[in-house]
Amino acid sequence: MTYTLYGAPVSLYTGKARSYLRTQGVDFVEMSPGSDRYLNHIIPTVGRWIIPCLETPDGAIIQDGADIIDHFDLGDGREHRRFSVRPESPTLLAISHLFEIFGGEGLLRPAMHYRWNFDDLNLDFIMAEFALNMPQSMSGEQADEMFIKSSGRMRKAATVFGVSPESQPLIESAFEEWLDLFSAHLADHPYLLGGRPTLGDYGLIAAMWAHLYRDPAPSLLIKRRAPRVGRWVERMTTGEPYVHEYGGVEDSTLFDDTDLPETLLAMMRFVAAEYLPEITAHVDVANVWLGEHPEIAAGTNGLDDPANRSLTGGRGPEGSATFDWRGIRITTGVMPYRFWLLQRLHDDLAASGADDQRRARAVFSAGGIEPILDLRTLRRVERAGHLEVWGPLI
Ligand SMILES: N[C@@H](CCC(=O)N[C@@H](CS)C(=O)NCC(=O)O)C(=O)O
Repeated sequence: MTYTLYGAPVSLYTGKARSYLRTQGVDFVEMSPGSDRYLNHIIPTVGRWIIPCLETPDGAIIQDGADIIDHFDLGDGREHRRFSVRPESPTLLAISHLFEIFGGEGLLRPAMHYRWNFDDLNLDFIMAEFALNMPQSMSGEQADEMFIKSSGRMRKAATVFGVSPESQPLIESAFEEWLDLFSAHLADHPYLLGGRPTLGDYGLIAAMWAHLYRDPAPSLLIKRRAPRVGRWVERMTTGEPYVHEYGGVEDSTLFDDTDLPETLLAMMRFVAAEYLPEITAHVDVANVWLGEHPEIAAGTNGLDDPANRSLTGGRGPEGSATFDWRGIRITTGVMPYRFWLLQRLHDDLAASGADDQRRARAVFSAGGIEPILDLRTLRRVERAGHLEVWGPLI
């Protein structure tokens, strides 16, 4: 028996899980969310349509990219993976978590923009790709109709991430800056933290794979402007060594945390400019909302539809945060999942010794992103029954 990954080539978060499984040499097959097994077994078990889901050889179902990685990195799946993706150095681990959050959550603006605002180049491709997700019983025509309906919803969802006519030129210039910084880093290092992928690379591949490398419009941009980034994407999707430009020899050593390359610090400063105002505003909004809703029982998210992943179930202005971003004001939806990822950074760092914590702080300070170490929601986010729920009142 092997693992089964329920996901889609076109899906952002499936890309994270698939990249992990491939680079770690895990034996798995991928199945469509249109398959009978997904529709009749996975959805009823998980309680909603969501990908990726991983079914283990003994029939357990794991929903969520980070949990899928943890199953192999820390849990029962350990014997099936090649190496841990958690650096031993607490400073590197904290940086790795930072990029895991940024890649999956902070790059959603360019991901949504480059997918949904370039119909001339993208639309035929995306439509064909989405057909792969539809129930197998559907005809081609029905699949196209379904695409038109669901793509309307997804285009609208792009605005929840701050994509608007005003922000679009800035999204493009910021993404080009990101490509230049990442490309400069990759000139000497095959991965974010040196010679092997860590959590941060798997976070980054989420946005960088399906939306930003596979869709035609941004693919062209990456290939023209930052081919090295394209090769990192390809490296992240194979279990084979793919390091021609580094002498063809694999050296899996990670950086010395007392001597980090300036190119990495420059990428951290980019994360600070791009994402720190947003996550700070989200924590502030969540804390106001939590303060106003002490009645929410621990172990629930307090929503009429518990499957909804936004703070307030997508209703009312109190579910969004407005903040300054690159000289304009933008508004984005608040999602507790991000706080859960952030807690993982905080928890791992808090478990290290005082000297390590000081070193990590100094590095985050040099990267302009130290304040992220102190952002806390009034209640912790926990995961239960495949959902994000609030922990007890503290
Ligand atoms: N944090 C989750 C996010 C999963 C997620 O948002 N998946 C998208 C596809 S890439 C989805 O299933 N969306 C369905 C929906 O929101 O209705 C994970 O990593 O599993």
